[in-house]
Amino acid sequence: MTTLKEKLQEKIDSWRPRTTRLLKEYGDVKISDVSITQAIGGIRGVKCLVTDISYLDPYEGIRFRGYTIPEVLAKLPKAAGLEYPTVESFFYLLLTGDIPTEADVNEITEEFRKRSKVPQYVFDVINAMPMDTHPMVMFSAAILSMEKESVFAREYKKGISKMVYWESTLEDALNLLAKLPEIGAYIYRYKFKNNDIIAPDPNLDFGGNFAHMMGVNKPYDDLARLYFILHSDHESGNVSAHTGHLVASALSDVYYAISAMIDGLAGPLHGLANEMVLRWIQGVMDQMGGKVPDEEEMKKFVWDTLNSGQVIPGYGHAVLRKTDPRYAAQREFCLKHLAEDPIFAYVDILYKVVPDILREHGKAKNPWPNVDAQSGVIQWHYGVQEYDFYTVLFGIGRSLGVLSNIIWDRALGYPIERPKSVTTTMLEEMAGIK
Ligand code: CMX
Repeated sequence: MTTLKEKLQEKIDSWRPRTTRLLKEYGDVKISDVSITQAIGGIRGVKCLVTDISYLDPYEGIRFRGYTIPEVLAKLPKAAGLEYPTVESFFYLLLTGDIPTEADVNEITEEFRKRSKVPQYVFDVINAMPMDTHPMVMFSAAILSMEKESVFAREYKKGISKMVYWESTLEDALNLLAKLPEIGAYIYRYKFKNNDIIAPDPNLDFGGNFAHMMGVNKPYDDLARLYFILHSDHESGNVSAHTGHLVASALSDVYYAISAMIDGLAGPLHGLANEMVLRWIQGVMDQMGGKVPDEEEMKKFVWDTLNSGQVIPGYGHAVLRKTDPRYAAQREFCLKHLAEDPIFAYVDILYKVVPDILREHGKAKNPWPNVDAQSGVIQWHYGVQEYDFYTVLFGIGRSLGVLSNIIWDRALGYPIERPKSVTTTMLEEMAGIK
């Protein structure tokens, strides 16, 4: 790992003085004010986190290390015959900010390969759970069970300097990431395919090996690469990224942090929305007897859901104010590979009717689809129809971004996170009510 580590050391050395200077000379510069609405309302819009891995503009959508999704997909190297870049090349970009050379990609690929063996006890932990356990619980527990492998925790006990925390964290991150495709695919095959497990193929890349272990044919490998890239990071304030950062800020190692990140992702307002979308569409399909509804019929289903006090899953966003470019990238994939699929027809009609309805409904600040509106539909098309599983895919992807963030948090010496609370009475006093 010499080259990657040296490269990171170089980047970290040049970044540290920037953070130090901002703190020492400009620490009092205000970047946000906090209103009562924001304090009660989930801290929306309060600028109080720093990350250089990705940035989310409300109208443009996500940029990874300064690159939009189409730029990432165009610029990163692809293996011969593949439509999408490898996860390995993308992880290099997230970590270093640079587009990797072929040698850089080979190095990460080799690192993952060396570290990919999943200990038997992880499978034993999964097998010990009742079969009706949610896949996200299995995934979170499997990750947490490996905590005893943490190099950072071991080194920390020895009493290492804060300046080198990032090095053992990088070791942990690579060790963990390398195992996630096999753990994810194992959960799928164990729970949904009669425990008919497919052994990994060490000659395949991250996405290719995942598709192979899932037992799904091409182009599912390219879809896996696209998925993991699209779901990797969405700056630091969303529940999963923030949870990972928060837990790691206590210097809990990445096994604790990523397991907690998975737990946050499992909420229906966050990553579980991809499962909820499919559940919702299936409900409509059942009522329609399998027929694709026309726009008027679909409008009725959408209104019925809203009038019963439920949200339309896959629509709305806390930051975005336009169609999520992660949705757009998946739509492009659909138009190329599954334009004729009846469930895609559902998604397409929803895209036509939901934004206007949400505007008329008048509550959601963003009536446009988010990343989850379409992701399950593509899985369904390729035979992965057990929608409980979909958020695990999100979790594998999200780990790429959160782990990159945690490595940099450690490198830049970010402290333990500790915002301040006030009481309702204090708010009333500040508002001049009392
Ligand atoms: N359907 C119906 N109502 C919606 C809505 C939707 N898709 N999106 C927002 N609203 C409602 C909210 O529930 C809220 O209602 P109340 O005032 O009664 O509480 C109101 O509109 C204002 O919400 P907002 O400020 O626009 O949105 P938030 O920042 O509070 O929440 C989100 C954002 C994503 C949780 C919300 O849009 C939602 O629940 N969407 C559906 C679930 C979903 O798709 N989640 C996945 C998001 C992407 C991800 O993280 O994976």
